[in-house]
Amino acid sequence: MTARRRPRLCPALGGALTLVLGAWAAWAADTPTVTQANRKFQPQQVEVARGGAVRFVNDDGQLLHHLYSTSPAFSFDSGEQEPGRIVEERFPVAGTFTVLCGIHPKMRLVVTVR
Ligand SMILES: [Cu+2]
Repeated sequence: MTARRRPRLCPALGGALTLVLGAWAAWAADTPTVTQANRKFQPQQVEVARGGAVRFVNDDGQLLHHLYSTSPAFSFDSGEQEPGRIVEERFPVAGTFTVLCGIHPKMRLVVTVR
């Protein structure tokens, strides 16, 4: 009878994995989630570090949304956002940006990038 060898994780690999998971956890914690429901952003104001992302969750029944922002410093356009679809948008420039919906003109979110 031979003793079974237990698989062991190489310590360096384990360390690297811990670093990657730590970085991911820090990134996830710093990515605010904004829900789109009842034709509103909730919350209607978020803050993020420069280079960080905001996660947009379309939780509005069967409604389409369409995120965009236009400013001289930074602009983006998500295209149509189907119900249930999650969009993540990164903000590479510091400043204050208004995010709007191309379908519902009253929807408005202010993103402050530190
Ligand atoms: Cu909308």
